[in-house]
Amino acid sequence: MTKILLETLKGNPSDRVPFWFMRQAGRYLPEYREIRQNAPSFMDFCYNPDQATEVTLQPIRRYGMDGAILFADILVVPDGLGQKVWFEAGHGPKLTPVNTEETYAELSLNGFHDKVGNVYETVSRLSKELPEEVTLIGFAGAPWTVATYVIEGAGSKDHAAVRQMGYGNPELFGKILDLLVDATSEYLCAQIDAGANVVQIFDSWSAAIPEPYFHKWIIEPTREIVARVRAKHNETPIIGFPRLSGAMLETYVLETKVDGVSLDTGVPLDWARDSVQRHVCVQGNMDPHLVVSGGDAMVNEATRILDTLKGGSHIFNLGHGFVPQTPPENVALLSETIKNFRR
Ligand code: 1CP
Repeated sequence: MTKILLETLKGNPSDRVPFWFMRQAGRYLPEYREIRQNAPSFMDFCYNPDQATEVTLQPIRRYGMDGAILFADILVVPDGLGQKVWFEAGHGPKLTPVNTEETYAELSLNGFHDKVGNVYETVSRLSKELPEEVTLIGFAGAPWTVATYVIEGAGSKDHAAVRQMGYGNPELFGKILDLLVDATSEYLCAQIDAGANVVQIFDSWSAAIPEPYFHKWIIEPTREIVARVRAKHNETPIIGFPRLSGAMLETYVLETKVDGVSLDTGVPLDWARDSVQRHVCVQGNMDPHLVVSGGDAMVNEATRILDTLKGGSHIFNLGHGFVPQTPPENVALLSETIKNFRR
């Protein structure tokens, strides 16, 4: 049986458009909440191959997506480097901030693979347990987005601390990015060795960066990761997701040399079709809040997205992740709409 998502990324699109959804494993599913409840902490959950495998498979059983994304988090990488990472209920991630030479010196690649090894075990189990036609997607955060958490010690609205370090202390900031490039390249290669068919690099916070710095902080680290992963795994497609990067999107695609790009909800599709889709496979880009509303508005928008992008390689997805209040029956209707569409 053919993995149509993988083939689409390799430039061989099929009549039916493949699909998966960001945060397809998550709190909108009662069976996810059930398992999540039994995990001592969110990081333990990510490092538990039984639980992580099970929640990755849950949405596939319900909806038959063409892609299954490994259940883990982008903060596994700083955790593997020795930074303390934890999740507080209602507050999101917390880390001991790395914002001085002294705190930077405490991070190290030594022991990284041992610390995160259970994630590779989850990938390996998934590659055996998933139906043959489902593409297994590994992932990591991009260095810039992970650095926002590493340096701030939490999520933040404007990423003030990380920007100010990038401008004011480029030497320390550069060292942090370089270490994240090293760790992320190895982490993605190990996921591919364990059985991932595709990897995605999430740059969720790449909005509103001045152009010269977009090159330094977003494009260069990503290009380096792509080059290193490709040197070892030439056959494995890489999807980039520079979320909210606006008019920098096409430059990102051309310069990082990703095989596919995820489009956020605001990317105009006629423009995407005429620019980025000429170069690579595009993925996206339904507003996750439309899946909360459901009904005709959701179905019509899905059809518009499918129609606009049907002339080239396209993977249907959201423009960002499902929100917890998404009704599971709307996901079923959306999945059927996509499965019934023909290019
Ligand atoms: O309690 C819970 O269940 C927590 C919710 C949750 C989930 C389901 C978190 C905490 N992480 C995850 C899993 C996850 N995270 C996946 C795999 C599952 C899937 O997509 O089906 C992936 C790919 C991620 C990646 C991730 N984590 C990103 C990049 C994608 C994005 O959403 O922009 C980011 C920014 C994170 C950080 C993070 N992890 C969790 C939260 C609440 C956050 C965001 C915090 C913030 O707003 O800064």
